[in-house]
Amino acid sequence: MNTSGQHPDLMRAVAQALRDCRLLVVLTGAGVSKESGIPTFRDALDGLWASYDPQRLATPRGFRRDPKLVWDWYQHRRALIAQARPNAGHLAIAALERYIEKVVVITQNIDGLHQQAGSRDVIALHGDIQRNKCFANCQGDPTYIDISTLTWDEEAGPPRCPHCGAYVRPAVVWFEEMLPPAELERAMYLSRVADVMLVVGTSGEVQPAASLPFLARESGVLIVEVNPAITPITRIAHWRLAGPSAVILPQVVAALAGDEDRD
Ligand code: BV8
Repeated sequence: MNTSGQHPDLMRAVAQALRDCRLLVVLTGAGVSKESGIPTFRDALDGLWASYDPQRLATPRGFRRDPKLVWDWYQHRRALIAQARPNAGHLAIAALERYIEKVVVITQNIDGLHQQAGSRDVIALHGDIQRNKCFANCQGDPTYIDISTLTWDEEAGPPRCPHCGAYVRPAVVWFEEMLPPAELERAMYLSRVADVMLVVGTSGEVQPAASLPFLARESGVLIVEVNPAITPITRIAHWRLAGPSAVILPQVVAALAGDEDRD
């Protein structure tokens, strides 16, 4: 057993499957950013936020109910994310592009760490926490707003849209909101036509992202899950690499590189 507890034959089989692969899709969730110091949703959120339910804060109703609370929660998370750097797992996913013809990352995360790590094709299903938009999308959906050009009383809560006066909100997809159609459609298409899908650091709880591995499995795609825990996706995964992605994924790349060196 190697350090991650993976049987070497399993790691070699995964590496061989990746070497034979032309299109790899990597579906990621909050777990891949854990080693960058960003709490996942299923961890108890730290400090003040431990007593709030993200599914109540990350909704249009939650924002309407208390715009300042929700805005401050995102400002708190933006400050955390501003300190975060891509970890070895993000970097390994980007490194896979050296060995595989086409790699597309489909992420549920809003932290931008895959892009910072160098992944060149990232579908951000749930948006980008660093961007903001008009709550009324008054100039069309989305009406992005650059808050660096605005001044407002931060004690009072979110800034106002300079076009229509509605509140400004984070440009992320909240619960009960539709995902961006073009991104979702491309993610569903790629999940069907990929040779391999790596599913990394997601509890598989949130729809429609959680349905992508099932779509892939139905289409004959090889599913490899990387997660320290069992999830609803485990039962449809062909292989499961149990452990933290920042440990497992560099080992996958090393096995790929090792194959490369032997050729
Ligand atoms: C939609 C952005 C149509 C915001 C997020 C009732 C009413 C309304 C809707 C619903 C409903 N019932 C169901 C729904 C649909 C709902 C849903 O799925 N709810 C769930 C909770 C049941 N989905 C939606 O609402 C979606 N829209 O359906 O539109 C519609 C329209 C109107 C009405 C109905 C339907 C929108 C969903 C997007 C929400 N936005 N994020 C923000 O971040 O603030 S979701 C957010 O939570 C994340 O983006 C992510 O998707 C999810 C958290 O999941 P994970 O990423 O998997 O993270 P989690 O913490 O759960 O798990 C971490 C995993 O990592 C674990 O497995 C752990 O073992 C592992 N791990 C830990 N350490 C490591 C590790 N792995 C690797 N390495 C490690 N070191």
